[in-house]
Amino acid sequence: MPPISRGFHRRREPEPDQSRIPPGQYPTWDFPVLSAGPTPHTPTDGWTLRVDGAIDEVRQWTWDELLALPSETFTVDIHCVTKWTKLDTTWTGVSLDTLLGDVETEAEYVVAWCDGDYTTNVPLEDLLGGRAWIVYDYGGEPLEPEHGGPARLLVPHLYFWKSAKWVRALTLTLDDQPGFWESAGYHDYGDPWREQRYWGD
Ligand SMILES: Nc1nc2c(c(=O)[nH]1)N[C@H]1C(S)=C(S)[C@@H](COP(=O)(O)O)O[C@H]1N2
Ligand SMILES: [Mo]
Repeated sequence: MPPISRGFHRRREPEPDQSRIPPGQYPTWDFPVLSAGPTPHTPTDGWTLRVDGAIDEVRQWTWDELLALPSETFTVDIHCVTKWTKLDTTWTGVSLDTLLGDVETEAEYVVAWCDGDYTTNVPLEDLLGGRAWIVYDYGGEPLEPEHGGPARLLVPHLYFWKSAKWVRALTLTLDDQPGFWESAGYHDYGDPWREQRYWGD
């Protein structure tokens, strides 16, 4: 008789709080990488973040200037349109309230531009009020290139495609200009709680 196998015990994953999972989403504990093209590896030397468009004066920060701004470390849930939701992700970065605080503008929309030419559009209002950040640190470590390092936009209350990786510029616009996925049939706004995945949702 062979000895009784103890078998393998699967590491138990925490029970998700269902009230935090938007409709049609499922929880995941790993961190999938979703990129429309190759991962750029942009050195922070010479890196800048620019705010331009319909504003009084262009703003620009070098990497060191960005790091010198008041930062926040916060924990949020993220929701990808491909249906995974990741609860309790912890990031460090600078809020858009800090970056756009003294900007005077008539603009109502923003287009985020990235290394690799990805774009996404967000109403300006959605970047304010403590709801959006330029993040450079994930889980206490520098943000990995695959996840948007050196820095990405993070707008966790909208589907994750709005959180532009490798962000380099925010252009303020008077009218709404659909970005990469928004021009390809994805919803212009992308509220996961209203399940706004595609045009017409
Ligand atoms: N620059 C850029 N940002 C991007 C993307 C991209 O392809 N390029 N993909 C978007 C999509 S569809 C998602 S779901 C998330 C994925 O981020 P992750 O790879 O860190 O999970 O990044 C978003 N931001
Ligand atoms: Mo996505």
